[in-house]
Amino acid sequence: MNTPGIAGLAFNSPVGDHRHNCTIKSIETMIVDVPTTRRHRLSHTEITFQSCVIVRAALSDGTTGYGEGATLGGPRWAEESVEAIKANIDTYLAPAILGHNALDFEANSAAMKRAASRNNAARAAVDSALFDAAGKSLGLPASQFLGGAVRDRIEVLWALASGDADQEIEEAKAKLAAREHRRFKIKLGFHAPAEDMARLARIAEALPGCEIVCDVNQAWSEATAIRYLPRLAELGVVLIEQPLRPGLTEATARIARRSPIPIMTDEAAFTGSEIVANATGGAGSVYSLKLVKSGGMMDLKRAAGIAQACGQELYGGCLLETGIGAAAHLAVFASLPALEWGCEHFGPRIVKTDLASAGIEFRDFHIHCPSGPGLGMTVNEDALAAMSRKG
Ligand code: MUC
Ligand code: MG
Repeated sequence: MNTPGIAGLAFNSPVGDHRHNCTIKSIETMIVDVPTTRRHRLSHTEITFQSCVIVRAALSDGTTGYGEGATLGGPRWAEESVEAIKANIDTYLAPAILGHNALDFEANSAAMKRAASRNNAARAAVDSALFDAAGKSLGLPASQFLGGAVRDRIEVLWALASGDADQEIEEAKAKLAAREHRRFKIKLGFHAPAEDMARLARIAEALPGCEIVCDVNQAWSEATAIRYLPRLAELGVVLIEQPLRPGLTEATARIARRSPIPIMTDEAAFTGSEIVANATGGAGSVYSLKLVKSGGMMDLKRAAGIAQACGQELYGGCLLETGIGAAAHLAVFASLPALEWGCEHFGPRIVKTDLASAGIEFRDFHIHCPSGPGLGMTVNEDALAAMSRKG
């Protein structure tokens, strides 16, 4: 009997097909606005709440799974807005997979790629909801579908991004004292470079022995980067993230050649070919992994393999996801053979109320990888209902 697959991907069910079948019965989407505990600034935007799209996938055996489509400051960090994510899931992505087996991850991902090009956050939200539901259906952690976990916790960095050095120093010291974070990412680029350096110097001086990463979010020119590189090195910065705009591969490579500090690629490489071009162009030696760039769980793991094949070290990136999106990333990050730079999934702690009520744990400067079925977190349904946009 032919099992109806995707056009061209149909395959025969072998005699005694033992594949577990849990059909995708419904895909619901909710736009959610989650207030943050403070203003969070990047070079090109600032937020006081995180807007995301939460996907609820229901399967034929009664299980439901959740996924998160992240944005940062509207369609600013990437091109997708929550309004577009919801519309494209409802109109194009969900119809492409309804009625399919939730466990056919590659076929479902291929179907979604046929239905919508790019739309990475939207596809990742649906894909991670399917991993959550399928894992719950089988009683397996999602990492099991990705080769199995090789780590149960990951050192987790905290981002200082209010722009007020006094507040940032106080916040960092509190995170240190609570043994939650001892590595910090400082957001640069919203002040003039000289002002940024003064702020950075005060923070570095106040946090002796703490590793500091700087994320410029594309704000500098090559000339500015050349001028301020020596100061970043003096201040002991260990990693510089995305100093120039995407596409400036040669200019970034010139900076990398002069820099004693490794450059991390974030916005400049979403696709595998962009990872390869950026790495082989010498524009960076660390790659920041994110579902919003890779578009799905298997594709996120593939991106890690591609980056590694180009000699890149790996950093577990985020887009300030709540515990739902964090758990999806952690399912992949737990299964990676290497993750040299740890991760930055502080999102569940910068939102006033996390959308996951259990499963996400910060302890001893690490975030602990959920080990329960699916994504291993429990959704806070009351919070989800309360913060979902109505109508
Ligand atoms: C980015 O550019 O890294 C991740 C952490 C943060 O503060 O901003 C995001 C996006
Ligand atoms: Mg970044």
